[in-house]
Amino acid sequence: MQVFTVATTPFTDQKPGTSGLRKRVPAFRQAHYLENFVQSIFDTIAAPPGSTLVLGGDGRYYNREAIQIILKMAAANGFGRVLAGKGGILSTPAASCVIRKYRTYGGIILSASHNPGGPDGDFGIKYNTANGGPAPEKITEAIFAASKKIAQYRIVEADDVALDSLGDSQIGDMAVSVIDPVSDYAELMETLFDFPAIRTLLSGGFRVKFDAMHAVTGPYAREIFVNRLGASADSMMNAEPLPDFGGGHPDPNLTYAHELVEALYGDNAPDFGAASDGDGDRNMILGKHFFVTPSDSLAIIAANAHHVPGYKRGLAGIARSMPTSEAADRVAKALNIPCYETPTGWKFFGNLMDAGKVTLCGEESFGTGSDHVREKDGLWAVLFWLNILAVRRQSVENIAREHWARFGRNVYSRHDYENLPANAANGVMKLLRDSFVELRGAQFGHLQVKLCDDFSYTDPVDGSVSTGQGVRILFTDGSRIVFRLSGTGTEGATLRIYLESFEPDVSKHNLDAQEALATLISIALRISELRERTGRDKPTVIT
Ligand code: VG1
Ligand code: CO
Repeated sequence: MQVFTVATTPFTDQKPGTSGLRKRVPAFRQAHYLENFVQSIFDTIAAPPGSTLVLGGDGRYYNREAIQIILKMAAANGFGRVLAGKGGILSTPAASCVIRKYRTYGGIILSASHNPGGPDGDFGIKYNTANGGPAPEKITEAIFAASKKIAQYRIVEADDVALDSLGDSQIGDMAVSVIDPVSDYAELMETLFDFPAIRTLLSGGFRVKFDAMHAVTGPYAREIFVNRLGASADSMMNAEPLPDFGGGHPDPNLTYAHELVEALYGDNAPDFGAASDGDGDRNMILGKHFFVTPSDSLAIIAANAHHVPGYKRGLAGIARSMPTSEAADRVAKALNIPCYETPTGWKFFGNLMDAGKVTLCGEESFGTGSDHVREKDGLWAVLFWLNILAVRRQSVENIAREHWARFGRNVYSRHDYENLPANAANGVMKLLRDSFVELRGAQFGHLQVKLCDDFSYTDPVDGSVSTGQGVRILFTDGSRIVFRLSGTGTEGATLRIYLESFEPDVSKHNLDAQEALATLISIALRISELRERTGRDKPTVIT
């Protein structure tokens, strides 16, 4: 095996964001760009010689080329074995599952998640540690630091590995095992959920639609829903993964999963609808003519966990990201278990799960999961709902309404302003930070500001501190407005405004969220001068 040491110079922009390094495909295709980042990972993690690495991605454009490069670099950097998903495919939760199951040193996941793909679309790469979860900030920061002073990378010259057939091959001293990307994950799901009960539900006239959005979950959904649970083949939509996701935006929300939304809101609608994103870690849950907000979904899952075999023993605790609604906190209180509030991004949940402090985690951005892996998990959430539905035999809407009647409703919405000029978005954030003193105690009609700050988090397990995690304005009646800049985009800046108010009165639970939040929305626009500073008169996406 001949190892080449290639001289290189640093790129200055390889700072991982909320979930890994994401850039446009042309950026990743620049000479040495991918190699520099991969070598920075290897230099940072310093895996002992002979270690095993998991490697796979969401199948987007450039996935295959990147995998061949990374395999040759892994061999040159002393790895003993790589477990690669067949066809270069591993959904993000499946990668987490495989890292844990085979006790590997870690894994590299190639994905830009919900961002569009294709030659001019986005690509991404992230490193997950031995617990199966995204590398914590101290590692991603060290990778960034390494990328800024890199001078060389190591790669071997070898033929490409045949990724489309299962089995073992060698690159020099390193073994490459091409594994079935679906089976380990599907087996894990069978240990958590009551498959016979779900099978009975699906064979009794209960109709489902799952939209894979031409992304990675197609083969997983077919195996689990159709082959193992007996759903009809036509209940799967867009189940053929495509490198450009069919030109779509594989983000399971009301805007981008509109085909599914139309089916669920149409005549003769199915009883249950769900979608997942590019890399399979997000989920959207719909009932007949009904949308479950992700924050409510986390709370409902928590409140119904005792119906599900894998969770019957009880929950240790719940964690949610700061912008996620407080609906889960109310359930935690009723269950008498702790609820943790973390910054945005799954990497902050890992320590809590490893320490046994929480069982369920969730984010408002259509992410829900548990300690079965260390990533959010789209199909897991869908199966959790199906298991609840198989036991309770009520509609999705009834389950949500009963939940609100018992706990009250945390009315919630997120407004995204995408692709803003960075200086306008930064200006808005700066204005808000500069306004803290005058905002504290300020009165807006019947609403009074109780607290405003820039959220910071001290990890209760390792004491690490993360600052600057979003501006929050809390009102005395429990309403909240949160402003944050996205850390996953590749172009311009995306400003997210998260809005929440609490409604205990059942007679008002029918209100449309945008109407119920109208006062908060107008306060948010006023104090941020968003319209004046960006020239935008409405959000690009409302969820
Ligand atoms: C977004 C979401 C965040 C999520 C992250 C990764 O980040 O808001 O909750 O963890 O995407 O999800 P940001 O920084 O753009 O707000 V995924 O499915 O893109 O890996
Ligand atoms: Co994702």
